[in-house]
Amino acid sequence: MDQRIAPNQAAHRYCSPESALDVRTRDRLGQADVVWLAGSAAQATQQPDLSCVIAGVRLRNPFVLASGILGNDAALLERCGEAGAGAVTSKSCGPTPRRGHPNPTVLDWGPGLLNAVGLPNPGARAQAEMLRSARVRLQPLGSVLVASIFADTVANFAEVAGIICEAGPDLLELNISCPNVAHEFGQPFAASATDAAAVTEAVKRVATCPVIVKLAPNVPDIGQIARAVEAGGADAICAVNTMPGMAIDVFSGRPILANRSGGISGPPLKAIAVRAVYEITAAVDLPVIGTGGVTCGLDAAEMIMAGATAVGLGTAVYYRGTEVFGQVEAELREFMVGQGYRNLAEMRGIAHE
Ligand code: RRO
Repeated sequence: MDQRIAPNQAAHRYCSPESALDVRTRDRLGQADVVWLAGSAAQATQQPDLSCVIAGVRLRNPFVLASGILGNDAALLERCGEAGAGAVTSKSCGPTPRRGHPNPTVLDWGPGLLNAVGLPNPGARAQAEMLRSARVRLQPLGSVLVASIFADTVANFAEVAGIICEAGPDLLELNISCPNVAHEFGQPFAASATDAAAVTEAVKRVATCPVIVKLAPNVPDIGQIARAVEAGGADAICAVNTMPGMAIDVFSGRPILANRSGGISGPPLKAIAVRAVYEITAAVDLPVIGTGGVTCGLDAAEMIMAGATAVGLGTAVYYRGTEVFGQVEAELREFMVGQGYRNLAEMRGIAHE
């Protein structure tokens, strides 16, 4: 069986377009209740408001292309805008050009993906050119541009931030959590509250747009890291990056990725990400872009109920194509109509109650 089928089937089961109610609600109710509830809720709430605000920047819908999907190209970012993305995030770029890791860099291991791409990027100056072009293409589409950056030191983070901000992105993402370069750069800044705060503070001194900090899932207390970046001046948090993992070919006895280990994404990451968003939003008041394993509208609702303000889509683009943006928006809208939610704020964080 094509391994990519399984998550798609799961997505369609839970997000059937003809259903005004999710299957779990249907299972709990009798058919007469379902018909009445679907009809009355749909009449009462025809058009829920899916817009949201991240650090003062309004998104037409909560769906954000996660960093590192689809390569690093203005036309590809534009395609996601055309497909309906509320915001798009560029691949993280550093101070100087990098080739990244040798192949194989990405593996579909069945339940999800494993990647160790190794931060390939053209360097900050060339990236700023690409971002200028992306900004011009995205503005008329109503899609927000998030520029993602990384660096090996606090000083270099601030230098890259200065160069990238000249391109005028709407938001700047600090990727302090790449799981695939520890042998070159040491442990990610996201593993230490002190380091995470130091990077945030340094970038905030030079940034000309709001700053999002992207956190790692594999820390003992993600709420503590969130509090540290909030104290450092972060305007928002993206949670989470991929989870370190490994796949071994049992016939050769060798790790499959050239980098040996990689980052797990897709459906296996969702419960980890939902819990991280829940912990972060219990700890700080910052808006959170909940990212990790969201494949359909109900996954997005779950992330928002955990406390997320917006929702990242990464591996979902691999499974469902760029059309996923319009599809998940329709699925979330349908769920909200069925359940009587008029806007995202009515759902946001209700799992904390
Ligand atoms: O390039 C990568 O290997 C990579 C990055 Br920068 C990241 O943040 N997360 C990830 O899973 N892969």
